[in-house]
Amino acid sequence: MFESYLLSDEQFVARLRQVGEEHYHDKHPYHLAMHEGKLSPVQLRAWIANRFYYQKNIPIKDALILSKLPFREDRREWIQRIIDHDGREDGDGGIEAWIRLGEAAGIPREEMLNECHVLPAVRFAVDAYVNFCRLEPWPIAVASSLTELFAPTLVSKRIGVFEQLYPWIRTEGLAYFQARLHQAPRDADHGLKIVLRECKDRSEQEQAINALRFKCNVLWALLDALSLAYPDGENHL
Ligand code: AHQ
Repeated sequence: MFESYLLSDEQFVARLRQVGEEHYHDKHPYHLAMHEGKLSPVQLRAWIANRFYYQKNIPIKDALILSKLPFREDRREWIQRIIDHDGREDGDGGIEAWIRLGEAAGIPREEMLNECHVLPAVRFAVDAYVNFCRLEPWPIAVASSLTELFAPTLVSKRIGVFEQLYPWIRTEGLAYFQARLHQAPRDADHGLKIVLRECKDRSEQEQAINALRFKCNVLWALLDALSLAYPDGENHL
């Protein structure tokens, strides 16, 4: 059991950042292997095709959260997340950019869209995230998006790793990650502002910290599934 006093904003942010320090998926062996150039084309294509199931569900979970935000000022900012991924027209947005990442790595568009490579545990982890956002109180659902506090460091590292260690991936495929470098910090700032403003007692603060821990587990489980299915670059399934 924890103390009942309210954490100061500084203490609360420090606890949130500590969750990332300990559990964010930048420390997962699959990412560590990726960053050392050790992933085979099979393993990297599998990561791209499975992460697509996560990416295509982001605007769905964001729309579920949007539907619960009571203040129009928050909705005005939050709706941008959906547009960032869905785009405003064909050929636009992060989901399209991720499909192009797949094509740049040699995965046909059809195989990205038909989810033929998506592993059962990846589907379950992502669906758990969407349902968390559907069912939890909106400040807690917002808190689960705060893994984006840690994303820019990882994504900027990933861009360099892909360019230097996986030159067989055509560089136009990296456009998605470039866009995240300014979208993620903007989103993290807005999400953090909401969480600090809305978590009014220690119990709600601890629920927000647990929501971030849950989301780290979602991202970690996705990579666990890939590690099991692609242990040494060949698909043993
Ligand atoms: O590309 C990512 C993205 O659009 C999002 C949305 C955000 C959320 O609302 O949960 N999380 C997230 C993340 C993206 N990329 C991941 C990566 O490793 O490339 C990181 C992930 C995150 O840290 O939450």
